[in-house]
Amino acid sequence: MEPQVIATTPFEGQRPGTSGLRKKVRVFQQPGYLENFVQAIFDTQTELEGGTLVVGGDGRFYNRQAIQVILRMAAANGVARVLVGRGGILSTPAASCVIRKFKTQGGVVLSASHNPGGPEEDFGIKFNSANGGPASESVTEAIYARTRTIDAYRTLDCADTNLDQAGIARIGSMEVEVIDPVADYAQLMESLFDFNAIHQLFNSGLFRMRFDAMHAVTGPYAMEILESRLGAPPGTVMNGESKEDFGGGHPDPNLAHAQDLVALTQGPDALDFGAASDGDGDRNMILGKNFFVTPSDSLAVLAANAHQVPGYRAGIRGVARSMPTSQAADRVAEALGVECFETPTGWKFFGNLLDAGRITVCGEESFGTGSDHVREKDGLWAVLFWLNLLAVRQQSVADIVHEHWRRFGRNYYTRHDYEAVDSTSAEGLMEHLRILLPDLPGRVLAGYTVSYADDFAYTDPIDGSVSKNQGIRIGFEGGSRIVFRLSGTGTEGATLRVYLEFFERDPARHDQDTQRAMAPLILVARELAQIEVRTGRAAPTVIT
Ligand code: VG1
Ligand code: CO
Repeated sequence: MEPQVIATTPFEGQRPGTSGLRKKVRVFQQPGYLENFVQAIFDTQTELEGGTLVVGGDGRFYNRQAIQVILRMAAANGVARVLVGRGGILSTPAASCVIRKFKTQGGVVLSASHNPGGPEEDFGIKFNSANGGPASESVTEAIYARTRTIDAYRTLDCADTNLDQAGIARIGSMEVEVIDPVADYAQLMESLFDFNAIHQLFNSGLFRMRFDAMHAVTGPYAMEILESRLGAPPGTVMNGESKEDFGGGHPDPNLAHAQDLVALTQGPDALDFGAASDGDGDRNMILGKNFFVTPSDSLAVLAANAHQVPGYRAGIRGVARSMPTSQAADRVAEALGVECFETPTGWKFFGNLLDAGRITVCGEESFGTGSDHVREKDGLWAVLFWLNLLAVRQQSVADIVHEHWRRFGRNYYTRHDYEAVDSTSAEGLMEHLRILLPDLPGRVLAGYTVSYADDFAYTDPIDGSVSKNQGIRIGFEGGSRIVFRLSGTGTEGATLRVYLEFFERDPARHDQDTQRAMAPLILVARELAQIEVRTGRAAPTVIT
């Protein structure tokens, strides 16, 4: 079978954002759009020729069609072998697991994560490198540069590959192995956590939980791990049937979008534990009885208690958090005497630190936690970690977190998102803040004294690469902070994220309502950035 060389012209705007290229499905459906981006991957990642590639996605609308395109192009570009999840399915952490386990040259992950799916909604594609992690900025920039000059792509004229049956097929001289999407990942989880202890917790009759798969990719993973292997009662996994449009919802595990689950953890008959994951399975939300664990606190609690879990028995080497994530983890690292890193938003910035063995756990405020077991954040991993802790500590979620606050203090935290605002206004708002920065240190705002104000830049401690303009940080004496950044994953206008944090040492003041306790700081942020005047929004779209 001879490869065909098809002439093409560049498309505007194929620069990957925080996590790959995300656009409306309609944009991806334009003839040549997906092909150009995929060819740019093959043109720049030359180790794929003669190598092995992992391909899979979160099962959203257009996943299957895109995979067929990628398989044909992989064959025409000389890839020797592709491992593809059955049904085209691989959660993001499972894709990372498979890339690492089989030492492949990389993978293509198809997902727009927590963004809605369907013909009018979002699709996405990203390249993961041989370490299993999202490609570094230098790689994504090279891919982007190639999309701007591309004039042809290579493909084969052949029938679709049957993705629904495990086994080996061929396209030209390329081998396609359809693999079980769950097995390798489930085995990895079993090697990290005390499945016996969790099994006993489920068997005790004293513990009730639900996992909300939000009709997204984790359905089959959670059924296999929680219900089949760990013996949780049938029905523990809710919304477990994966759907191309996620049942019409936002597969985003937060208080706003997982309301049914949240309701089950509240009131007199509340469950002991609730958890949810997102479209592609890398995010997690953790709930206890009448209790929400902020992702920033979750990272800190996991870091502080890692030694109680088999996979981390030897302790952790270091911790990293994205810049807007609360500083709760920093306090744990300090107490443990290990390094703590502050990185820009996006999992790709953790890769070098993990590869170099400088950190063991890392996380983001956006419901992302993970460790050196893969190179992506991992939703079910976090859920199993919490279950393992609950099983060995025999305490409630709320008790574990309260105990943590008593020891380390509490970092109150909230994020206010203003979605789909006008891009020019959003850029203007950020520019306005940048101009204010030099005058802020020393100023007192609502009783808080500014200790520093900057536009966050990061120098990677391993390879020395520099990433600038990663968000505006305003730090106050005593540890409070306000951070402003624009989202790099949205597909409509701009999304302004305002992150707020304040530190409270006194245990007598650890049970305040977050929004109320943070009201003065919230006001400072709104006024400083002139949010209402510049965006026309009197209130945020989503508060988490
Ligand atoms: C958001 C989150 C960021 C996360 C990214 C990808 O990015 O804030 O922490 O890494 O999504 O997560 P942004 O640029 O929109 O703030 V996922 O689960 O969408 O792959
Ligand atoms: Co995700």
